[in-house]
Amino acid sequence: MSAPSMMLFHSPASPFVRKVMVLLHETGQSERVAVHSINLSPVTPDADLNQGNPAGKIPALRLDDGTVLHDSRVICEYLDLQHVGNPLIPREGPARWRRLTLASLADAIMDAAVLTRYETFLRPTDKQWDSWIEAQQDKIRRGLSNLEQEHIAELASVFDIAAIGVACALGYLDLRFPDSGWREQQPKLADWYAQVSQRPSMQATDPSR
Ligand SMILES: N[C@@H](CCC(=O)N[C@@H](CS)C(=O)NCC(=O)O)C(=O)O
Repeated sequence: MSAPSMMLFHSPASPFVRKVMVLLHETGQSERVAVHSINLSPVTPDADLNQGNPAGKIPALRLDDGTVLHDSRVICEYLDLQHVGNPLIPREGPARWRRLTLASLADAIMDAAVLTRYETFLRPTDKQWDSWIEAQQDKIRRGLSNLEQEHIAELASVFDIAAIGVACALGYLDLRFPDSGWREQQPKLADWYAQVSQRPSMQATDPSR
């Protein structure tokens, strides 16, 4: 087995990082990437991470020639072009745009959840903005409701970039907002998630383990 040729800036709690890790597992590429764990928040940046990645967000993937790829969408696309199995991002046609749009919805749920976490966990209580938090929660509620009503069959059809994204978004809600009660409102999504959570890629990257 050759040494890893790439380095991933990583934190186990990040749902965006988890997307990349799940894709690596699903495509048999985990050994190609060395994981570099960092503690990061918007107010505690990491100087090494900022090199070649001015936004200073994770995930970022440093290639062996020093090139840095960011963000999770770009990294997933790059890695999906590097293996010989079935693509997890359709290469062309309507399926490509449909699955990427579904993946974008998953990213939007993650964004709203991560921003809510920052607002409620990092920001001093007396400076928190309740209407803004509520607006982020609305985005999550609308996203989950849309998945429940319109996308369960699509999600269940293949564990690709869209399904990975939704699974990582739900995993993050469970991690940071365990009392959100999303399962009661979205029982079909809950059943689907219970199944995909058993996949080795999801088990290996479960941040609560
Ligand atoms: N659109 C980005 C979002 C990445 C993101 O928000 N990552 C968070 C961690 S979950 C982060 O790096 N936060 C630090 C910051 O905002 O400075 C992606 O898909 O990679």
